[in-house]
Order: sequence, then structure tokens, then C-alpha cells
Amino acid sequence: YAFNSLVLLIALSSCGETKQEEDKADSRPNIIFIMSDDHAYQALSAYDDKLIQTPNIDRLAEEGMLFEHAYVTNSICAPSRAVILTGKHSHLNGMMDNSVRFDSTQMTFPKLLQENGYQTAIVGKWHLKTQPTGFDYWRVLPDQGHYYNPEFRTPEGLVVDSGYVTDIITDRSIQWIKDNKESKKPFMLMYQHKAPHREWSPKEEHFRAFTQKEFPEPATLFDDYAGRGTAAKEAEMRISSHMGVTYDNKINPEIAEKLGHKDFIYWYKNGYYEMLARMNPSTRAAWDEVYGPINEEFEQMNPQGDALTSWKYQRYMQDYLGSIASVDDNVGRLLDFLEEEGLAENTIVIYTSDQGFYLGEHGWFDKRFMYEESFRTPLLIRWPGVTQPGSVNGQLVQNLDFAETILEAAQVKIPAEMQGRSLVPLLKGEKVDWRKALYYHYYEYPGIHAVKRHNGIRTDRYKLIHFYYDVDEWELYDLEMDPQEMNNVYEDAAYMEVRENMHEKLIELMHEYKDEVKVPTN
Ligand code: SGN
Ligand code: CA
Repeated sequence: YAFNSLVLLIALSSCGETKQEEDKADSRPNIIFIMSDDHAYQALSAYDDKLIQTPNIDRLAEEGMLFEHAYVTNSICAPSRAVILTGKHSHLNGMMDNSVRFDSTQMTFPKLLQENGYQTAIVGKWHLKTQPTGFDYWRVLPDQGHYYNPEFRTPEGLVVDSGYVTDIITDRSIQWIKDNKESKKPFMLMYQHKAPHREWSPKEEHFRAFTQKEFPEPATLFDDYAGRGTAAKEAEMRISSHMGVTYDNKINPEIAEKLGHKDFIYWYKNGYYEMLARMNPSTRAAWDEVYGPINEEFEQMNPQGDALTSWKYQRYMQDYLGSIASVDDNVGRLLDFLEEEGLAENTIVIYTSDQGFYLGEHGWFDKRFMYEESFRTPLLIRWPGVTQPGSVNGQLVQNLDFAETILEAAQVKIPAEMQGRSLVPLLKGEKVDWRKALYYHYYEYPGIHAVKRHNGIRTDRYKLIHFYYDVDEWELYDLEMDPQEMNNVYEDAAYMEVRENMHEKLIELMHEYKDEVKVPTN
């Protein structure tokens, strides 16, 4: 049997690659998949320009398509990455939460591209613990990685690159494209940033500008969670009480301790010192110059209560947005490079994030919930000659669709076991019958930030969520009447029909996606 399959393999590969075909350049498009970590659509000016201008990332919207309703399936890092690689929901790819080790023997889209004549690479955030497979080149951050002078995992072992992480990931990506320029194969690069993940550390050239800005507070910064269930009330991701003034807001632990802030007793204190210890002397000097006066002012003002929350929100936004400024600079650098090398025309560029993020909405930071800010994610795709520049798509799409999209664009057969749907028809501007509801399932509980397990569905107008495990609570939102999701209408008599309908749809989708968790019907 082994002998026969070997013969078959030789026969297949020799008929696939005749001498003539080898010489002919492959005209299939190159693909660059850009993903940042925790980049909220509220902080990307193609979506919303009240917080920051991101002119370089916006070019992808101006020259391509912006998806208004792009979502994830499980709003957390490693699970999102596994969904993207496999085109399957978490319960089937096995990566239910951040603690799992990704089964890298399973089928992924990079492996399929590699088998079908693409050169493949991944540079930057990986987070799946096991060694990357399906890549000709890989250089990834261990676990979450660091902002300053970060280590990278490589086939040769751990190495340290000096500089700021977002610049380094870009340099290495550009270098890989240059090194393979002579190849006749098209390439697929996963260019994945650490930024703007917590602890939101900017590059020194962005320290000053962002710390001098003041940002508008979201309407729900002081949400009291009335009108929602236990899950929202018990989540530990409030700016007021779970964000630390040291590690998160960059106040020296000695000052924090003197003023009676409690977060110095947690590991946050060490996180703060570790962050400083990683900086070069010049970065540290720039840091002291800008963050020193912030510390002095904080000590003098000693804000309390709501004033402290407002102060923390400003500090949070200054650093979070400052770290996005480098992502934007570097995306610009990569796009310019593609143009200079004559590669832009035949390269599909995708920009997304592993999930959305709370920028003070509902008083929160972090993600995890099926509420819009973390469920939604930015998605911009530029495909010259195929996608109409400046187009906007309003269909319900999901990161579950990325593998299928990339495979179709690369003219590689989409395996039947993948659960998403290729976005290629949408990118071509074709009118197609599209899905009417999205399925979501989050599992990491008990765990950091204490967001309870939940699953649910979203249609264009309604959202039904079931929180389970140590509770059994349902929430229903009318997104047209209540876009901020402040008011659960599950028990509202006026919504009984909608509620029944949503329950039916949820069960349908669970069957369709083979998710067998036992969910009571109501
Ligand atoms: C770290 C962060 C959390 C964050 C998780 C997951 N804490 O644990 O705030 O939710 O990562 O993020 S930190 O203090 O270490 O920054 S994820 O994007 O990898 O899912
Ligand atoms: Ca993330």
C-alpha cells in the first residue's frame, strides 16, 4: 500500500510540474494577510475618525473594500488565529481558549497553499504554542511577545531583535519578500502585529504627541450594568477597578503605593519594571522625559472616584492609540514597498484584527463578549483589478471566511470540512444570496477578566446570547432600537415572537456548525 501511494505521488508530482510549466511564471495573486492584535474598529479612521487618523491603513479602504459587518467567532486571540488558519469553529479546531496548544497536524490554509505552489511565511504574533507548520519561513513572538527588543522563535531557536516590535515585524516581512523576489511562485505572507495589545506601549517617537491629546469619553464609560445580566456585572475588565495605574497607566509603583492604589500588590508591579528594563537607554530617557511629568501630575492631583476613571481612560487611550500609530506607519511602509517593487498590482492585501476591543464602552477594556465592540473586527481588502476601489460591503462576514477566501483567490480547492464561505463573490461586487445570521461561542471561563461562557447568534437586527456554566441567563438585544446594547429585552412581551424566532435560528446554526453543547431552548 505504501509502495503504491509512493508511486502515485511520484506520478502526480511529475505530471503537475512538467519542465515547461516550471518555466512559466505563476500569475496567481500574492496575498498579504495583515492582522494586528486587539485593534478596535473605533480606532481606525476608515471606520471612525474621532480617536485617531490611520491614513495608511485607510488606503486599503480607499483602494479596496471596507466590510462594515465583519465579526469573529470567539473574541479572543489564540482561538481567533486557529479559526482563521482552519476555517473551522473553535469546537472543531480544538482551540477553545488561550490555554490550549494548537494541533498543528491539522489541515490549514497555509499548508494547502504551500502544497499548491505558493511560498508561505508568517512573521510576528502567533500565540498557538506549537511550532508553526505550513510555512517556508517563520519568525514568531513567543506567547504574547514584547514591545521593546523582543525575542522571536525561529527554526534555529530563540533570538532577540533589537528595536521596537512593530518596526521589526515589518522589516523581517519586507526582507522575506525581497529574498524571494526571483522565485516564480506567488507568495502568501501572514504579517501579524503584537500591537496594540496590552500593555499598549508606544514607540518613543509617538510618546509625546499622544500624551498631549485629550480624547472624547464614550457615552457608556460610567455604565452601571442595569438592564443586563450577571455576566456584564461580574466581568473583571473595568477601567475603574481592574485597570492598574502602574503597568496599564504607567505610574511608578512607588507613587501608586504612596497614594494607596492597590494594584501594586499584584504582578502588575513586576510587569511595569520588566517593561522599563527592556528599553534601550535612549528609549528610557525619552520615556522619563514624557512620562516623568505625567507621574508628577498624577501625584499632585491624586484623582479619586469618577475623576480617576476619566484620568485612566485618557492614559489608556494615549498609549493604546500611540501604539496604533506605529502599526499605521508600518503598514504604509509595506504598501510603499509593494509599489516600489511593482508588486502592488498583483497582491491582495487584507487588514484585520484578531478581534475588536472595548475603548471605554461599558466602562471596559479587553474583549471576549459577544457585544458589538469585541465581536466586531475591522476588515479591509484591496484586490486591484477585482475589487472596486472605495467600495463598502454590509453583509455579515466572519473570520471563519478568511481561509476560504484566500484559497479561492489562490485557485486552490476549498476543503468541504471548512465551515466559512469565500468572500470572493462579495469582493467582485456580485449580488449573491448571503448568510442571514452569525454564530458565536466563547469559552475562556473561569479565567482572566471573568467573562462568563456564552454562545449566541446575531442577525442584521437582533442578537440572542446565552450565558451558561455557573449561570443560565439569556439576553436579547434590538440593535436598531438599542445599538449600545444597554437594554436586554428577553423578557419584554413585545419581543416574544422575535425571541422564539431567534431561538430557532440559534438551534439551526448550532446544527449547521456541529456545535453540540447542550443549550436549553428557553
Ligand atoms: C493577557 C492580558 C489580558 C488579555 C489576555 C489575552 N493581560 O493575559 O488583558 O485579555 O492577555 O489577550 S496582560 O496584563 O498580560 O497584558 S489575547 O489578545 O492574547 O487574547
Ligand atoms: Ca487579541
